Amino acid sequence: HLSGRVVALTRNAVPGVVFHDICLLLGATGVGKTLLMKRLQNILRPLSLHGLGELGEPPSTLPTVGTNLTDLKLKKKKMTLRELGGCMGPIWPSYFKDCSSVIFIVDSSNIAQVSSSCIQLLSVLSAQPLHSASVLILFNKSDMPCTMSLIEIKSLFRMDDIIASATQPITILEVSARTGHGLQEVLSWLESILVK
Ligand SMILES: Nc1nc2c(ncn2[C@@H]2O[C@H](COP(=O)(O)OP(=O)(O)OP(=O)(O)O)[C@@H](O)[C@H]2O)c(=O)[nH]1
Ligand SMILES: [Mg+2]
Repeated sequence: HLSGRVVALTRNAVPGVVFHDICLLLGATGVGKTLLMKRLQNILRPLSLHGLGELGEPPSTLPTVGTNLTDLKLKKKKMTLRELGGCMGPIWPSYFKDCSSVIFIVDSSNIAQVSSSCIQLLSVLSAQPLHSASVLILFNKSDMPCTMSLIEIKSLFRMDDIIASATQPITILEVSARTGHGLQEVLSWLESILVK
């Protein structure tokens, strides 16, 4: 939290300098936020030997207690991803005012978590500071054998109703932070919101 304040203060202290955007990474615990951040950073690393098809074994992650910041360089601009740990759900709203976009992640292999994720998503979308944020919803873990299809999970979420009543532009992607499936589209989405 302190580092967020420092960024905010520094931002105001240097007139004429364009600072980067902050994208919040939200979702229940264990959905794959930290792994996604590590994967995106890896793909963008200069001189990376990893093609998108061969990311290698996923690096290990621990549950995030607090927040986790990662800078991505996209089209020569900087975008900061700020993961808020799933266990911090009750205080997510205190971070809403400093960001321009949100990535909300769902674990589509975890049927027991669907209803609570849906309620969390609705409260994120109805939060006043986020009313015009760009929103990307990721259905993650598409590699798992027990994963629900996009059609199934969208209907469980009643996604058509959510999109129709939301004030934000919403994009939906099916991804796997483990295999890298769909991650190029995530980067394209991040680039598309930068140029706005
Ligand atoms: N099979 C599979 N496993 C995944 C995928 N994404 C993440 N995982 C695994 O899920 C577990 C939790 O991932 P994390 O990235 O730590 O989850 P998180 O959302 O950051 O969780 P919190 O920090 O507790 O909020 C790890 O063991 C990951 O390797 C995926 O796409 N497929
Ligand atoms: Mg985490």
